[in-house]
Amino acid sequence: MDASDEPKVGEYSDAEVEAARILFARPATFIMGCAKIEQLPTPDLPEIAFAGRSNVGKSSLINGLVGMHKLARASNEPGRTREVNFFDLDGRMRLVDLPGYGWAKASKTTVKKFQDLGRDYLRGRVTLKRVYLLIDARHGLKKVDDEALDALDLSAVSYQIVLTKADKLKKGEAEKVQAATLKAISKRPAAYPHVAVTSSEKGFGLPELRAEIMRTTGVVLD
Ligand SMILES: Nc1nc2c(ncn2[C@@H]2O[C@H](COP(=O)(O)OP(=O)(O)OP(=O)(O)O)[C@@H](O)[C@H]2O)c(=O)[nH]1
Ligand SMILES: [Mg+2]
Repeated sequence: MDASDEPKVGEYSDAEVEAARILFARPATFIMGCAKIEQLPTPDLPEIAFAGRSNVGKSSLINGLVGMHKLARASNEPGRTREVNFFDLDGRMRLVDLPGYGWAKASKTTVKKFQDLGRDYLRGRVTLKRVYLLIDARHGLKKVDDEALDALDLSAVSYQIVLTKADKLKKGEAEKVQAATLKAISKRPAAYPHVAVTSSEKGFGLPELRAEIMRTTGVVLD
């Protein structure tokens, strides 16, 4: 293979996008929700996890990727996802919906319980290929996200920033936030050097994100 055949960061060939479309159109099912670290499913498939502050759109993004409205429970009420939820895609990979942080109404005990669970999952999961850290495109990185970024850098899991709800911005504005976010994470060791821009509502950015996930997990079609 010569250098020009190597996949470029943030760029996907038509063949990659098409393979990912086919994969993500295959059956996706809810496996289980775990409230305790001992309950996690056996780590026998590649996993990718979605993290980010409450209400940023983690559950909606999972639904958007698999093209099902009600696979993961999304809601306007912050703190909807309270467990680590596992979804199976075609018996080939698992998508993991993590509880959100920065949820103002939660008690301190509840917040700590979620954070500990999320942290334990991130640290110890051998099959975890990448974490997607979701950031609202309208707001960019906020102070509340710093702790999550620090925890991710410490856990040594590769992570990528995904901007959500980009439909609420004009095109040029989303690109500005994308550039500013990329700059802000440039010195973070475990951050993948590409920021995805998505809208689960309108569907844009999803074909590329599917291709990225397929590339990252190494899953192939048969
Ligand atoms: N306009 C727009 N709204 C979105 C988008 N994605 C999610 N939302 C809305 O944002 C709200 C929160 O979405 P969720 O997917 O439940 O957020 P979450 O990150 O899973 O939240 P928690 O489970 O509380 O951590 C819902 O009202 C969604 O309809 C998007 O791409 N565009
Ligand atoms: Mg959720």
